[in-house]
Amino acid sequence: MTDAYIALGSNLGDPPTQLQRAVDALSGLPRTRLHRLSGVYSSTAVGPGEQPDYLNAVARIQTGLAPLALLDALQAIEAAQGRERSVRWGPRTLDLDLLLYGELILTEPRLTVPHPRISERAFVLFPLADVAGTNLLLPDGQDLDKLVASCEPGVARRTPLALRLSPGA
Ligand code: ROI
Repeated sequence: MTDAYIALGSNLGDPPTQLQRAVDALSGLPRTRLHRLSGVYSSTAVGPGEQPDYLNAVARIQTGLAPLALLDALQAIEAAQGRERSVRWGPRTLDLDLLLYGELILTEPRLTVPHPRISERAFVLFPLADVAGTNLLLPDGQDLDKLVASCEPGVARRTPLALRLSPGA
């Protein structure tokens, strides 16, 4: 089993519901145990154009799925929740990104791990720090706590929302 971190994001179609449905779907993946969930953070959309604010969270799982099988499963969950891939960086009901998969470093046409933009995105760093525990070194050697500390205050705001681990997870 490998420890992996999944980023969840939504800014359409009732984001709190989208995130909870995604958590429930992650809990149901084969050979996978969802064992920690971050807080839920609100942030202004990063990217071109005007779009609603996002809610973001990170789930920490242990999985026996291979990286590409896990990616297929994440894309199937996005599709089931109505994700359309027409606009790059456009608004979305659900975005699931594989951030880290154990110590793996992988560059393939469909999948780059670690996710190449972790260190520049406060909306990923804050929830990742919630579930990673202390002293997580990103595979490129950057220190997560230092990256979080260097974020502009208020860019990712913790909300009172809480995602629920499904019973039996
Ligand atoms: N911006 C925020 N704040 N949160 C996201 O999850 C997010 N996801 C994206 C883009 C469009 C880059 N911007 C985002 O894919």
